[in-house]
Amino acid sequence: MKTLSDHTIETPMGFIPKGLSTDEPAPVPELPEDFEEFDNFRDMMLLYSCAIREVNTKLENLDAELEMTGERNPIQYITHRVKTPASIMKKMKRKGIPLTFQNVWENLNDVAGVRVVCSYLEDIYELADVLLKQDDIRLIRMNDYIKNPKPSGYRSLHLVIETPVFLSEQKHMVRVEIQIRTIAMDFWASLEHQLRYKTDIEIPESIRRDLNDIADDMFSTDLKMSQINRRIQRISRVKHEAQELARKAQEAEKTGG
Ligand code: 0O2
Repeated sequence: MKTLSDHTIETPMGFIPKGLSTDEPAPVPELPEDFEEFDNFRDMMLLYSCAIREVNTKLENLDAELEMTGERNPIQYITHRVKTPASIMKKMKRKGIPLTFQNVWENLNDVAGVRVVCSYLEDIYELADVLLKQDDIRLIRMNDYIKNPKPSGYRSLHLVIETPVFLSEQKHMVRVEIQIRTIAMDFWASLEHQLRYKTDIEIPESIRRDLNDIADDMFSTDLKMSQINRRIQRISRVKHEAQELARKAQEAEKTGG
């Protein structure tokens, strides 16, 4: 699996491309020290950061297994982030919920975020399926913005899950939002997000329509790439079956059978 650990460019939505490995925890964002609930918040952020590591390890293991059994890596790369305090405050304000650590814990699903970029459309569902079969993962919510794209054209499969985090004293069930998408979907979402956040103007309707059209084009490219992938897999299977038959025929000839 490729990672982006050598890159430090900041990506849209605050995701810092970083190859996740179990020895590289998600950074715990800094909080102002005069904040009343500083200790609670700091502990909570640690839990989110640990949860990201747990999810990442699961994904890396699945990718390795699927590579071995299916001779391919469904995952191109994984990025992650713990929402910054500023972004948490903004979202709580938008939702009209007072900013307490308890409220954040109960109301925000995406403080811990993992984004998985897959090669093909079918990889998205295969990966989600095998991940959700794990008995310590609890699915809280699934939004399929691939089958039902957002009005902007945004496509991704969103899973909000709970995963256990074991600390010295206690086990905590921690929520993580996992966004799974193809390279094409990620390309679109990253640039669209950048375009929206870079400017303080209201994006005109004509540009929205163009962006939407591009999202549709990207999706039809995804469909075509999937088709090509399936065709190649079929040809490869037929070739291997023919080779196997030829080998068996040769063996039978040698043994006179
Ligand atoms: P960021 O910076 O990614 O953290 P929720 O309150 O979270 O349960 P919400 O916010 O409606 O409900 O969740 P939704 O719509 O399922 O997922 C929101 C996230 O999806 C966004 O995060 C984006 O990462 C992504 N997203 C959704 N729509 C779009 C879109 O039109 N364009 C792009 N580029 N990304 C989108 P946040 O919270 O915006 O921020």
